[in-house]
Amino acid sequence: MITMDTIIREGNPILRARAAQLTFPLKDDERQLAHDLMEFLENSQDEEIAKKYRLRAGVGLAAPQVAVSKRMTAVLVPGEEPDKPIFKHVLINPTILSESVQLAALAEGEGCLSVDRDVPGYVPRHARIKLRWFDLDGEEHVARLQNYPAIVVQHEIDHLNGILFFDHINKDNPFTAPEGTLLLE
Ligand code: UDB
Ligand code: ZN
Repeated sequence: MITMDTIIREGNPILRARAAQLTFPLKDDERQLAHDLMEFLENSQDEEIAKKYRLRAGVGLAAPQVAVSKRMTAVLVPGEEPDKPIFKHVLINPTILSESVQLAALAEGEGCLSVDRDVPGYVPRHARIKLRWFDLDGEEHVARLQNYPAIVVQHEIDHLNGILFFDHINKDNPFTAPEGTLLLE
């Protein structure tokens, strides 16, 4: 089972590498990894399990964060009802097919399971994306995402490209974003 001890932290060069494409059929260890990444998110969002294992409640976890430099990430955006997530998928070889000109940023800024410090500031991202990915069976999927789920997916795809959220924060004025950037509460 993945715990906070499995997750590598900033400073580890794996987090700055471009991860490799996966090829189908996936190997057994790659299927296992997909399962483990999603299981971490589920566990981390379960109050009891999270408390027991001291997990931070996660909405996304990318393979490079557990030291596997491959283009795979799990995303679990919870909805209002516990068993009705807004977006729950393991994304293999995800690509953003198109993106809105409109930018959006979380008003509270971002954090990261691989970053153990607070880095304040807006992280401007595309408000809407058209996303393509493959599932474990190699089936292709396309979906349009907006606002929070779109931000989570962009944060995770950044990990596949060696980018960390604070790379996007304005160095001189952390809480400034390009004009017209939507702030999400
Ligand atoms: C997170 N969690 O998982 F709205 F159930 C962050 C951490 C770094 C604070 C753990 C988070 O935003 N939790 C959350 C939010 C909700 C509802 C809920 C849990 N990530 C994922 C990450 O580091 N992936 O690599 C950071 C997010 C910041 C913006 C998008 C991802
Ligand atoms: Zn992260």
